[in-house]
Order: sequence, then structure tokens, then C-alpha cells
Amino acid sequence: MHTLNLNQNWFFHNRADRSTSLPATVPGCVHTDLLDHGLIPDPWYRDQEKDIHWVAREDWVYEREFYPEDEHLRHSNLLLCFDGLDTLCTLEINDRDVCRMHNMHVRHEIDVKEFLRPGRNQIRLTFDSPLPHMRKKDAELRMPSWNIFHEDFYGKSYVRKMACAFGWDWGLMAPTAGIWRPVYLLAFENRIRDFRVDQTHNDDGSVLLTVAPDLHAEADYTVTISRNGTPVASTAGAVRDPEVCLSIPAPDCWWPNGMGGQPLYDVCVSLADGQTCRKRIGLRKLELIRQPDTHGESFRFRVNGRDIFMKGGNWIPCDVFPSRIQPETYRHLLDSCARSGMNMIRVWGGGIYEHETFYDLCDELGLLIWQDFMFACASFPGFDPEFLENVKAEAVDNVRRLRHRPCLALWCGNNELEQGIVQFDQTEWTAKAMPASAYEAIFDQLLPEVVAREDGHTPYWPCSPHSPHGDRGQFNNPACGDAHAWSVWFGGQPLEAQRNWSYRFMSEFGFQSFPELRTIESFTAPEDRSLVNWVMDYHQRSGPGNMTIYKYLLDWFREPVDFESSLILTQLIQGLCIQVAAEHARRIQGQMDGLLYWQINDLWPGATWSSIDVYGRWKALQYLARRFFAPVMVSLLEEQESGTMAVHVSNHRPDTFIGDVQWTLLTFAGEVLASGKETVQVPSQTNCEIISLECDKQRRLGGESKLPLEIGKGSGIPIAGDRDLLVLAVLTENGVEQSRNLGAFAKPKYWKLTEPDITATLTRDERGSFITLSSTVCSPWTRLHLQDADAVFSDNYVHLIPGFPLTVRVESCSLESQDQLESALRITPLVDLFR
Ligand code: BMA
Repeated sequence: MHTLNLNQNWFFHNRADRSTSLPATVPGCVHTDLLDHGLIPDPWYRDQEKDIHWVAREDWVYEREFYPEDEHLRHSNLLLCFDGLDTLCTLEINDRDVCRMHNMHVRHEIDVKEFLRPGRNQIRLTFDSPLPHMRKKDAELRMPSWNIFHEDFYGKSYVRKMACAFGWDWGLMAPTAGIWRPVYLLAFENRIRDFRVDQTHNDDGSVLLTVAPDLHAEADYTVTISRNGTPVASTAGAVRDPEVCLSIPAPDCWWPNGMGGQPLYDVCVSLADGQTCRKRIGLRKLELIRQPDTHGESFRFRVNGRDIFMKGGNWIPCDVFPSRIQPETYRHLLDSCARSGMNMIRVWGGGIYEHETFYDLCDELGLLIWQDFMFACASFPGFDPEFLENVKAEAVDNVRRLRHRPCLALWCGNNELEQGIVQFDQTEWTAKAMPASAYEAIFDQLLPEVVAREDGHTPYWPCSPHSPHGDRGQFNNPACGDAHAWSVWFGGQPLEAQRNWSYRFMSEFGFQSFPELRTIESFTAPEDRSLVNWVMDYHQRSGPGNMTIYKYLLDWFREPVDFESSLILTQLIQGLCIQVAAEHARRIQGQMDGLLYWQINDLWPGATWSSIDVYGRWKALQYLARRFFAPVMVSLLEEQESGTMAVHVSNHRPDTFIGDVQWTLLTFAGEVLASGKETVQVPSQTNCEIISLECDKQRRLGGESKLPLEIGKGSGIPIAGDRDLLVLAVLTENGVEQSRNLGAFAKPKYWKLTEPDITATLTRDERGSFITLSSTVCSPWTRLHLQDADAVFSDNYVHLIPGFPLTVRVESCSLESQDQLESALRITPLVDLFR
């Protein structure tokens, strides 16, 4: 078999103007090509996005010549392969029409034997603007949809194209066109198209692998399983055998991050002519356990027989032009997730089925994938046979592409359609919703059938969120299924209300923040750098927007001292919001068995829900996640009225945790009022309440008391417990700190903070650079950052408490020398951020 790479030597032009043909980059898209040639401005900068909208209204032509060799042409099979075409396009070869394509999410293999000739050949792809097609279809029947920011984009559901390219509440509007994944020619007589691997985990611990090749050949084949290059099993299949079985007697099993390793095995199917097809698998059994219990019905992932709490976030495309995403971007983001203790990522349905690199990294890092099919926040024409055919091809292709991966945990039909955009008691289309029949055709029939047939193991879930029992329209059912809880951001409830959650699995909730000043500087001019102005608002796409951020900010913190402090305080309120929810979820593990926050990443710079911005800079949330998703975590839960503080330890390690919790009651000046130590033993995947500290009583023993409340509830006057009392809990194992947390009875805005004297000592050894920090008085959420440079620290927004020094490692840094690091390092205590 020959593979001829055809990614080079492409030219593109506007269909209306043939004379301006310019070199193009493939894989790529028209926007990145226009940017490369300086023909459109950078849409990220200020409000320049509006200056690129015209691009989506034009038709674009991509063409190239190529000279196949005789050894290609003599083969009986010549397939022109496109791994991704965006989206409505016509293929011509040598001026002859070959076919039309209309799905960005599917790979195409086109038989071009009759179209190719010796010598010069020309391939031309004409990409139609999707807008006239959408307009025409939408005029026939309006497709109700959310997140439509421009009337041009009504009808986007008729096109199988990345939905968020039309704009979302965290991103810009830039529907593009082009050859967004590789293109190549395959020339062959025999071919291994693909193969399927199924695993059976036996009671004796062995694993039986069934390998079923999909051959375009009349040939015998061999299957070999190897580990780190060493074969562990091999067998031959005759041409008539649809599948062969191999036994792995002593398998090394694959585990989600934090619960064990991620050993990977290579499966290779080969033909006598030397042709091979390979996949990398992990040996694991994954189940979604939905069984009746005292709370209703569980929603719990079980891997290799062990119930595991899912910790993670939601993933959107990392660029509105996904062809531009680099492997390093995936690596940095996913590595950040794994380092922050995550074990599950939800690939959200308004984006793309991700690149192989993404899933490779998830396999390697132990990040399970909740994979949505690409349907989000809109109705879809489930009555149209042509549309259903198109969706079917997409589903079959993507299920086949991903089904062998150990990271794949769940196929989910769509994002949020059941929360209002489909009416289950309705048979007609309305301006706001689709009828049940059109919905069911896609999400209750077509997709689950494809998953059952083509995958056969991975569970299918129709929608996120979905209630499997009772009224399906009651999408956030606390007794069963998953939930998207937006009661804080959209509902305006206080952060602490999240402690009343009793959902079974939280697949979405979130809070927005601004990115770092350096990121703001990248898209603003100096005069834009204030909280309220046109450019800052232009980069905020959520309805409740900045007003909501500031409302919560001022509920918890004081007025920021300057612009940069405002940015940081928005990150802290965001981090705090997610922390409150995550700690609660871990405390009620067994009732709630997973928590995925909205959202991990960004596709442009601005105010969004992300924990890592579009340049890969960690916001405070990412650091806090590292603490609240840590394998072992101590958390504190205050009871205002009684003045007690409960100390909990949650263990997500594979084994029982044995260690000590040291607790200290102290004033902000650092005066210790009481302290103690408890030895703890916490079984794997459980949470234990260790002790309930009677802080009010302790405090009285040590001095004056203001608890339980300074001022009564309902008086309209701010409620605060003791404003000068902190509880520090430090969890240690053999004397080594594993987790540290703070509790208080008043919000930070009322705390009696004083200016700390912080000592930072920089050291360096063969493991890297370290910063040891100590403080004369209590300094919660102390920020480390570099002036005009970037770094990721092992911890940040740290709680500095007198007598409890802390060492932070510099995990990555854009500066080269230790001297540069030393002079760029800035340490900002919370008290310096607000007035
Ligand atoms: C969720 C998502 C997105 C959206 C986010 C914030 O429910 O599914 O549609 O961006 O809310 O509004």
C-alpha cells in the first residue's frame, strides 16, 4: 500500500475573484490563510472580530496540482482521503465533478480511480458559505436554538459544523471553511481498513481480547499484542476468520489518574505483504453503575471493579480555528488537568470530536473522557432522512475511531437539549422547542444503536443533563442522572447554597473570571484597561456578564485597589465558588459521585468560565483545583450559629490513608488560641468527618468571644461571625504535609487582616527551583507571580500562617536563569489586593 501525502502546495481564492490565488496551509482554514497573508486583522484584538465577519459570507476555493507516480496509478484501488473538510463543499478532479460533502465531523474516503490520469492532475474543493443554505432551510422551518448572537446564524443546526464557531457565551463568531485535517491518497490492492478490539475481563483476572479486522483483502492476517515493544500474545487468522481471540493471563490493568498506572498495550494486525494497522489499548473494565439506593439511583463510574469519584471539567475546542491547535497546547492543558488531580474530562457537544493527540494524551495521563456527540443547545431536524443519514455516518466514523481507547468512558447524545429545547409532551415545532419525535429519532434511536453496534461496551447516555426516571423534562433530578447546576452564576444564589446540593453527578456548573493582566494586555490597548469599557465588554459574551462577577466579588471581598487586583479577585471568587462545591461533593461521596466544572479551557482571551486561559496561563481556579481535587484533602465546614467547625478528610488514593490532622485556632495576627492533632484512617474513595471543633468555646477559653453571631439574621445588617478567628487544618503523612485548608466564620471582606511581612527564600537543586515562604501574620491566598514572565507553580494563592512554612516548586517558567526568576518574582498578599 502507498500513502501519498497531499498536504502541500495548495492555493486558495475567493470564488468571486479567481485572479487572487494565494498559497494556502493545509491542514488549515480560510481565516488562518487570510491572517497569514495579512488580509484580515487579528480577531482577538480589541473589537476587530467584527472586521472578519464578511469571510463567512463568501465561498472559498482550494486547489492544487499533483503528479501521481505510475506505481500509484497501477493499483486497483485509489482513495482520496480527507480527514476533515469544513463543511459544505464540492470536490472536482481535473474539472470533473466527483462528489459533494457536508459534514465537518467525518472522515471521507473517495474512490478516485476513474478520475486520475498519468502526469498532471488537479484537485479543487469549493467551499460554499454555509449561510445561504442555513437561511433557506431555516425559512422552511425555524430551528429553535440558544446562543445565537447574529441573525445570520439562524439555521446553524442544519449544518454539521462546529457549533461554537457561530459564537457562544465564551467565544467569538468566526465560522470558517477549509481543509482542516490532513489529506492523502491511498493506493493499494489489499488493505486493513480498521479493526475492532473487545475485552472480556474474567474472574480469574485474565483478559480475553477479541480482534476483528475489517479487511479490504482476500488475505490471511496475524494479530500481535505487545507491551513496550515486547510481544505478549500473537495469533494467526485465516482469511475466513472474522475475528481471533487472544488471552492475556496476567494483565497489567489501566487505571484512571490517581488510582493506579496507565500501562498501554499495542495491538497490531498485519498482512503477509508487510502491511500493518496498529492501535494502542489499555486493559480495563469500565461500568456506569446505575442501581437503586437510599437516595434514588446511583450514577457512578466503576473501573476494574472499583467505584471511583470523578473529578474534572468541561472541555471546549482550544481554538475557534481548530486546525491551528498544536500538540503542545493539548499537552500543556491535559498535563495541567492531570497534575491538578483530575480523572475525567467532558468533551462538550458544541465543539469537535477531538484530535488523536488529545485522546492519546488522555490514555497516557489516565483522564477518562465523557464524550458528547456534537449536538448542543439547539433543536435538530430529526425528521429529515438526509440529515439522519449524515449524522449516522458521523457517529459510525467517530465511534469506530475512538472505541478502543481506555480513556473513553461514556458516549453522551447531546448537551442540554432536554432542558427546554425539546418538549416531550409536544408533537409540533414551536418557536422555542422541538417535538419529542424529532428528538427521539436521533438521541433515543440512531445514536444508541450506533454505539451498541459499533462499540458494544461503552455506556450511552442520551443527554447531559438527563433524568432517567420520572418526568424527562425535570432535567436536574436530585435522585438520579446527572445535573447542570447553574443556580449560582445564572440563578444568583449565594456560593454556600451549593452545599445543599444532593445531585448524583454534577457534570456542569461554573463561575466566570478574568484572565491575568498579561493576557488582557494581549487584546487591549492601554486605554482599554479598566473594568468597564467597550473592549472589555466586547470580550464578555455571557448575558449576566461582568455585573455578576462583581456582585459576587463584593459579596466576599472588598473593593479592589486597582485594575490588576480586580482581575485577581475575580479569579479568587471563581476559585472559591468551585472549591465550595467540590469540597461538598467530596464530603457527600456515595450520594454524589462526580463533579466536572465548567470549563477548563478557552478559545479566545476574555472573561469566561475557564480555569486556564487561551495562552495556557493558570487562573487561581486551576491552583485551587489542585488542592480540592488532590488525592487526599482536608476540608472544613463551618456552622455559623453554633460556632463549630467540622474537619473532614477525603481519600481518593487507591489505599487507606493513614496520617494526622493538625488543627489550630488562631487570630489573624497569628496568636494561637487552641490546637490539637487527630490521627486519621480513611478508607479509599471515602470521606470521613474527623472532629467537630467547638471554636466558640475554645475561643472563650483563650479570650473574648464574639460568636455565634455579631448581629442577628434577617436584620438587613451584614452577618458575620468572629472576624478575627481562623481555623487552619493541615493533613500530614509521616510528617509530610499532604493538604492544608482554612476555615473562618466571616467572609474575607470582614477579616481583620494586617500587612504581613513575608519571607521568600529561593533555592535550586537538580529537581528545580523552590520558593520557601513564611509570614509574620496570617496571609491567606497569597499570590505568587512573575513580572513580565510566566510560570506554573506547584501551588499558588497559598495560605501563609506563622509557624507553618510552605515550599512551592517552580514547575515551569519562561525565564532561564535563577537570577531572572529572583528579580521577577512578586508576592502579593490578599490584604494588598483590596482596600
Ligand atoms: C453550559 C454549557 C454551555 C455554556 C455554559 C455557560 O450549560 O453547556 O452551553 O457555555 O453553560 O453558559
